[in-house]
Amino acid sequence: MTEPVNVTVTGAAGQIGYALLFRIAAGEMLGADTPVRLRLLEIPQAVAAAEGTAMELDDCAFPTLAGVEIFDDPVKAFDGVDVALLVGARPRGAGMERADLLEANGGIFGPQGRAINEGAASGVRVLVVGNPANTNALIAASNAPDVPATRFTAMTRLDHNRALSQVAAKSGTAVANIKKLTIWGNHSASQYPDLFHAEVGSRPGAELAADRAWLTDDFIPTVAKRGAAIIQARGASSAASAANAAIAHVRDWTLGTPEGDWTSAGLWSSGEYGVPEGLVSSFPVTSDGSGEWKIVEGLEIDEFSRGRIDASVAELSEERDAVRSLGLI
Ligand code: NAX
Repeated sequence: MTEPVNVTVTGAAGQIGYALLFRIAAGEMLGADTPVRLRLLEIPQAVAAAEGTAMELDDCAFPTLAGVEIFDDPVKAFDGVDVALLVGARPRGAGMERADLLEANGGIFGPQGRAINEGAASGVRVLVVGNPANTNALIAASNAPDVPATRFTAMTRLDHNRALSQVAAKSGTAVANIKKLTIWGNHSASQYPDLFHAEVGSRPGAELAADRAWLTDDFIPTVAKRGAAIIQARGASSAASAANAAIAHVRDWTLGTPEGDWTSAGLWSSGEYGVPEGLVSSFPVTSDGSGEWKIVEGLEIDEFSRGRIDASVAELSEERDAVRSLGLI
């Protein structure tokens, strides 16, 4: 039997954790033939709730689940980790300034980055879901100097999926026949969902994008503000769709993206598409199943897209400057 893969999930007692863990345990993330050992990291106050979730995981009797352990210490939780899903984060509280938010998250993602640096398996892959996801990934990567920075990624797959579903609704094309959409920049309201290189059934995405009123007043803001719309409707933020996106991100990263398509992920920039080196920004990406993301290169970026990408990347630069001045990176 294959040796189990160690998967650490932080924020395991939260709502995304609850939607995520059962699917990982069922083999949906790494494949039905790959056993997983789940390691749940929570803050001490939420350990009891995580224990309840662990009891339910046991009660599912998943053949692919090789064990569940619960921790409140990141050093122990990340010891030997192969796949780390960093979901737990500090939400913005009432009256909290942006600098306070970044500082509070630095207090989480700095130590977690150091624990990954110290104890993770050499092939570790990290997905940051907790917001602000891109900058939290930057903080974690910067605190893990011995792990290649490209192993730290931020989740924009939910934005990508939201864009797919909006295009499907607008065009009457099945989601399965829409390819090569891209989310650029930050996982925030400044993100840019790019249709210009997409294939919508047999039509080029640029044809849909030619309807500039729909593009700028409907499509882009609907995708970018979908999270807020869900909070308003549901009274709670996206959880099942976020968990689904996290699973898809790790699955594609490890097992490969489909031929003739790409997806979106927040990756450490080496300067591609004019994104300053060392920012974690969303790009069009593929994976060939060898466990490395590759940024799709050579796409032509017109003036409209350039302006949108630059605006989102400027926000990422500001966040980086803020965490730098706080001494977090
Ligand atoms: P919840 O508040 O339900 O759960 C968060 C959990 O994290 C709590 O159980 C808390 O105890 C735990 N936690 C806090 N600090 C921790 C630490 N230092 N170590 C371990 N655990 C810790 O939030 P949930 O709805 O699950 O969302 C989690 C995060 O995902 C939030 O930051 C949220 O903003 C972010 N999201 C990111 C998305 C993305 O696309 N990148 C979309 C969905 C979601 O909004």
